[in-house]
Amino acid sequence: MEKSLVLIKPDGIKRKLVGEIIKRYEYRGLMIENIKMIKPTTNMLKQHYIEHIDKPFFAELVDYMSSDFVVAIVLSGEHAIELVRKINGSTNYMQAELGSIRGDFANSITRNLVHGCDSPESFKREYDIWFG
Ligand code: YYY
Ligand code: MG
Repeated sequence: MEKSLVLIKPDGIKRKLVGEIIKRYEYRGLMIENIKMIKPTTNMLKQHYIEHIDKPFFAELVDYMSSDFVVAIVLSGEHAIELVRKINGSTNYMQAELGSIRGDFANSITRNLVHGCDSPESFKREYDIWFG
């Protein structure tokens, strides 16, 4: 069994899509191991998105993500990391497959509803940030 770290971003909560989003993970067989709502600090987000620190969108991303509460979730299941990212869909909403969360609901690259970790190493790092 693998674990994945998911965030439902502030737009997911504002648009009342939390239930819809969690349902999609559960329907594909993933189990909720832990879940909480949290208003992240800028510092948490700088650590979370450290790989993007030099990107032009970094400041806007941190501003947006720290603007309100997010839902942090640990999911478990076989191939949980890859499966979550497939359920989430491509980063850019224009390329996101129909049937994925972003493909069905996102209308902005920054406000793209969900985050999923991309490797077992990033799971460990992100778990410590959100649940440590
Ligand atoms: O892992 P994932 O969320 O699909 O994408 P990343 O390439 O790791 O980017 C993280 C986050 O940054 C993305 O979900 C939205 C935001 N972002 C952005 O605002 N503008 C871009 N051109 C690329 C990414
Ligand atoms: Mg990423």
